[in-house]
Amino acid sequence: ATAIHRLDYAPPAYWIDTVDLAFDLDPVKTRVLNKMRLRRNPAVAPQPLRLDGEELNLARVLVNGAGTSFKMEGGQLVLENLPEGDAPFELEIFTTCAPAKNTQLSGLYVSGDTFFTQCEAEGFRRITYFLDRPDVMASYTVTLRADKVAYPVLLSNGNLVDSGALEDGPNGPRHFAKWVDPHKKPCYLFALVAGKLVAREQKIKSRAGREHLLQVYVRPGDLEKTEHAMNSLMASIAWDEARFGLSLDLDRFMIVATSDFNMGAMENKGLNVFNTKFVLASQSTATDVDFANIESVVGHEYFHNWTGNRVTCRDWFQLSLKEGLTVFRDQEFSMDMAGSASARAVKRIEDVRVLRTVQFPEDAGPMAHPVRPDSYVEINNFYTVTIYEKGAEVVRMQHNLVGREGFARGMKLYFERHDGQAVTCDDFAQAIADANPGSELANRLEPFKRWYSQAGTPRVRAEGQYDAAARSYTLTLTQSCPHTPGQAEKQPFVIPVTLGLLAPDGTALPLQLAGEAAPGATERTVVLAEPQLTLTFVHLDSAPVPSLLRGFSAPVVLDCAYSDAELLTLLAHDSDAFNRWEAGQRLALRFAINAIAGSADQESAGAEKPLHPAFVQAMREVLRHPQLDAAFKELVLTLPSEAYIAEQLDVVDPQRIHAVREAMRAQLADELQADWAWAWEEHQDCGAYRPDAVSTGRRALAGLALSMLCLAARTSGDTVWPGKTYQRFKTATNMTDRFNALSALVSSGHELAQPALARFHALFKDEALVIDKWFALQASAPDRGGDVLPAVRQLMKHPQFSLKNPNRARSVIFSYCSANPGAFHRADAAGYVFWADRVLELDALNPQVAARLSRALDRWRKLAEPYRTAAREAIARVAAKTDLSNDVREVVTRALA
Ligand code: HT7
Ligand code: ZN
Repeated sequence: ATAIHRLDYAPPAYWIDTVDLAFDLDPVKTRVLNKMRLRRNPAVAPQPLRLDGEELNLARVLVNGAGTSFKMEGGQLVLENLPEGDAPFELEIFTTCAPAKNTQLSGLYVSGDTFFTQCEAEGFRRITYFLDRPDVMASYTVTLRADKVAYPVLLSNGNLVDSGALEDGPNGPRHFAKWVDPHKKPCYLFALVAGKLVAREQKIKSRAGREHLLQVYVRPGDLEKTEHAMNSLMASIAWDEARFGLSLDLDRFMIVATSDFNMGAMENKGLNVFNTKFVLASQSTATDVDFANIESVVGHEYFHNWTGNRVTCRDWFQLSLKEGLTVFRDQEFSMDMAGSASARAVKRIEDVRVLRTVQFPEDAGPMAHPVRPDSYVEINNFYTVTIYEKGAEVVRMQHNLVGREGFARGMKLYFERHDGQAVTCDDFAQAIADANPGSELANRLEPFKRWYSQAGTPRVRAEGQYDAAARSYTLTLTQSCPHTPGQAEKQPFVIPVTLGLLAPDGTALPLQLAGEAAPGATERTVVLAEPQLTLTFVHLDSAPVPSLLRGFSAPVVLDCAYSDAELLTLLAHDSDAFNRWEAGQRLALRFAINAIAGSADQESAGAEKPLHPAFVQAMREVLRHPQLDAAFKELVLTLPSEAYIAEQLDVVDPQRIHAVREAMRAQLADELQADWAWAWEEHQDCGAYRPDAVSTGRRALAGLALSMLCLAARTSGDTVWPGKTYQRFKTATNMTDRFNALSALVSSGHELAQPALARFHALFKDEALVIDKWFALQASAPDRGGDVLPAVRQLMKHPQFSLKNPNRARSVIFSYCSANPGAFHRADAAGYVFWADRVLELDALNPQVAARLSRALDRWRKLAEPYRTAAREAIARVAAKTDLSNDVREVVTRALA
């Protein structure tokens, strides 16, 4: 397979104006008649029409109703003898495909007894021959024909214009439905669904006075689990109208859930298809995190209706145009829904945690790529945290540089200019800047856009100098960016740094730069746009503590030589909740790194008690703080993950990291035992179940307390807390409390874990999403003497395990390989052998899912021996397979390069 390059973009040689699709749905052999109206693109020199196709059986091609010659070239259908001139012509293509055999879940496939499609990025070519590229936008009419008993519900994009009975077929009555989409769209937004489904329905009236029918389709029996998804959809519609003036442009908006899905959900125009994980929720089967994820993903897909569908991408290199922007929008939606400033900060911390533990490693590894990549082999490999999460940070910086109102103006201009078009990331940034002349963004647009073109996480070094005689404080910010594949030299980024200064007692100090007439506010944003920026703050009576990069104002690594005392001041007093949390994380990281390095004074007692007493006391004060919210406390008291600790080190010994982090957890558990008991008592009762931010936070803190109390019991031999935990597990009235109790028993390795797991399985054996949790919990359990891998192998033999179902495969294999470093990185290399076997096995079924798994060893070069050599051998073994998919081939080739 060859790489595709962004700079090779050329407009299509033909436009497709209309598409009339007729499906005879049959799992074994579906017949697809595709009638298109095309015309030559007058802006492009005349050339043959090349249509993409994959795994199709071609039966007939007609041009203006008559047979024509054609040839096949590299999988494409090539038509050379087309009518000359600019006049439109009709092309009719008749193909068949085999949905039941489609284990890739791209194109038309069967899940249970229901037909689904997934066309992004290049699945439409698995349904019919087409110009499968996002800049070809057409009007679609779709007729679905199928057996009425097996497929009573027939759905496609847009409006249902006709339906009725057909002549009986061999299996009995048949029927049809005809759908017309009033909006032009690229083919990746096409969808059809056919099966036995039921819907929750809701009629709403938009602000603009238009009536809409909202439907959430699920399998019979799941209907009562759709209330939260429907509420989330209504909230999303209201939010987009209120915040951006964007209304629903369809009479009918449908969501359909499937349990076989490669990703989270898909924003097909008017017919969103969702992984059941992001639709179905009841208090007894879904956790608070599930409820929050559903709200966020429903919002995300709905927001795509404007950012992605009305204005789409010119080519797949511009993917972040829709994904980064839509993630930014869903993050803001969740924050606005959460309500309080504290709840907003919690959401921000959670988002940054994902960015730093997943995207920063990606940006430093073999798959590093710019937010707007320059080349790819397989586009499915580029649905990454860089495109999504870093892309959202790049939008967030633009938002912050022009302000909330300015950004809304920019969005308005973006839609005025580009509605109905397929455009680029440049077009987006230009619109935001043009709507805000004189802003920092408009003044620095060209250098700002390096965020789109340059990969790698910039580092900002901050050095402060207090001059007592001058009562001034000089802060120097210096930026750099590591090399990334294919990009050795980087130009300076435009980095907004939001900052404040604290007096040693924690008071926020007014900021006055030398040369300014009067003191200003206690917080401001400076822009580091050159390699270095020096700022001198005046009228300061003592050395201040700088609070930098507040709210994580830019996706960078901040290096600042804080003393422990300064970090403790920030942790206790910073008015910026993000930096308050960050100070605690920095301290914990420092103790972890010291313990891992095993410096002389830690060789003995230090390894068991890596945390300093002052830190433990500070944690106690946060835990017992009368004003802080429970959700925030839970974040502060959660130690940095093993993955995040690993990223700070040049050479990674996963076992050592695991041991040190476990020692830190045990120390916090033991030394704060009375405080955890207090926290549990205070937070364990949240009243009637509601998944709102306050009760969610309370349950999270109670859950953390319980897991700490079980951990402490492990050392002390106490049986009371494990007993109470088992009791909680049995009597809990919601999944969050029940699962937290179960996790506490499993992660502390208590003997009650086994009966609890068995009971949990018996209770929920028919709830697929809960059984996923049951599998995942065991595959991500802390390793004790190498027991997790045999347990994982055993789980794969469980009758409810299936490699074909992505959710199930993720719950066992990904939980072990990607989320359990202490168990996966084994000195005997058995974890890597297991990984390679699973990558190869999955690749034959579902290359997209296999390629995601193949990234579990992305960071192998940083591993200490013997892990490094063993990991390279495992990757090489995968790469040696001659018939790998393009998806996996691209990942392992980059890893070994
Ligand atoms: N835009 C959607 C992406 C997606 C996808 C991509 C490749 C293969 C399968 C897929 N399913 C969904 C999801 C989103 O970002 O909203
Ligand atoms: Zn998206």
